[in-house]
Amino acid sequence: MEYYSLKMRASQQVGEGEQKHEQHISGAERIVNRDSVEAVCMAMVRRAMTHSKGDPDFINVKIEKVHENDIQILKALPVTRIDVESWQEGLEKAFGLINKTVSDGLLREARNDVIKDIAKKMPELLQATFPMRGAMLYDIATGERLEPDHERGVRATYMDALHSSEVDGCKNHFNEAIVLATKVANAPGMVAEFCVSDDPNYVTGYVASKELGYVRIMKMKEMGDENGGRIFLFDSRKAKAEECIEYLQKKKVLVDVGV
Ligand code: WAQ
Ligand code: MG
Repeated sequence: MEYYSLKMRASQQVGEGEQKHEQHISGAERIVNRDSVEAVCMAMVRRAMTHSKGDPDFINVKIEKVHENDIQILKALPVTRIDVESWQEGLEKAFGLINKTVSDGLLREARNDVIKDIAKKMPELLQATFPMRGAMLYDIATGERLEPDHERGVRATYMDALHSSEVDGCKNHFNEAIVLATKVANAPGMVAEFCVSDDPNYVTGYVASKELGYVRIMKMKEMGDENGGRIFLFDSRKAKAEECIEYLQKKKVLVDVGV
């Protein structure tokens, strides 16, 4: 089988004079077989041209051949869900799960020398992710941030669902998130991921890890709130940060979501 990676990003010029800059409107990426390249490309352009954030001034579509031998196939994380009454309760549950995953991991390895109460730290970390386009890479061993560029963050890329021939022009939050979360959970040294969408109308978020699986938490922020972010919790004693970042940004992954 011949595969191609397709990536789209669209932006709009905003501001006047000195303030003039490109604002991100929409982005998408796929790994598909040769036969789907044209249709998926069209769907991406449609997605960019009809985005609610505005009309693009610039659309970049990149198409690259991917060798089958370079692709890793992963089984999707198992999915569970937690219903909550309020977003406050949702966040609390999410932080609790993160705490449990981190401390269970440390117990398994008979380590108790590091940050035990990560949950206390999470609100501050989450806040710091709001302006970022990528994720924060946080080292639970040292309490340091490991993104080469703190403003941008680290972006997981080159991933898609296996056998997905879908050429949908609009975003399915869950389908995209399960693919991303599965790739992230398999990165060297990764302990857990925490995610809240930055889409003001999408209040469901998740926490994920190999042990937890993908846990959807149905409310994690107030409707209308455009703040969201991702935190990748990493342990620098398990792997090198460069290895982890290399995997997130370069490794081609197809996720078997069982459809
Ligand atoms: N790599 C790293 N970080 C990313 C990436 C990426 N490829 N894409 C987005 N982010 C960061 C970025 O800072 C965004 O602000 C933040 O994550 C949220 O991204 O089961 O839609 O694309 O229904 O808004 C969860 C689905 C949807 C829950 C999450 O995230 C469910 C979502 P968004
Ligand atoms: Mg978004």
